[in-house]
Amino acid sequence: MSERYVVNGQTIELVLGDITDQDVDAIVNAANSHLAGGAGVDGAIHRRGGPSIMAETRRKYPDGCPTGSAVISTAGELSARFVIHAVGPIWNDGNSGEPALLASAHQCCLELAVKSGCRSIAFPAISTGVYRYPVDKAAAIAIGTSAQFLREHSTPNIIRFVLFSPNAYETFATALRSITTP
Ligand code: AR6
Repeated sequence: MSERYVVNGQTIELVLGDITDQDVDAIVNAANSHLAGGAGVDGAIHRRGGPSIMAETRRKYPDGCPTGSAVISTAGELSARFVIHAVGPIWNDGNSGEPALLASAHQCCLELAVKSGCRSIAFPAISTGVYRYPVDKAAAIAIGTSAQFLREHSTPNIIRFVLFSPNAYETFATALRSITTP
């Protein structure tokens, strides 16, 4: 399963799969503000990437990372060069600033990727697991923020969303189609 959309010569693509399998310059972790590790994507990245990732984030970011922001580290044993640890919001009621925080988490990841010379970046569906953000609302923000970023920047060349279930994939595909159909 895969689907793509070209914006300004760069590609947004959707794949069904595991974020830790992605052969890209940077993979995004769905982290928490303490950068303490956890379940879901975070657990998978630290398990497959090995202990050097946590050792580095502890050393470089002892105060963690605020919600709506992101920090970067090397990627240990993963095939990516970098892991960008993004902290999405916990879903409350949708009126507690969640959309702006989710958008800024994506924006920060893309800015860090550009600053570090990344040509490709893979995102999971940040906040839609343990943090309970509704997938359709998260997809609209993730895709919308990415498309806007590509309109304004000439890199990265590839922004990939890696969806873990067919249902999440279909929801992201609907969001992607809604921006591609005039
Ligand atoms: N690859 C791609 N997507 C995945 C994978 C994987 N290996 N594993 C899960 N997903 P979550 P959050 C999907 O919970 O909601 C952690 O404990 C999953 O189905 O990983 O931002 C952190 O430490 C869901 O759609 O992240 C934080 O405390 C999406 O990835 C907290 O969870 C995000 O689910 C962050 O919660």
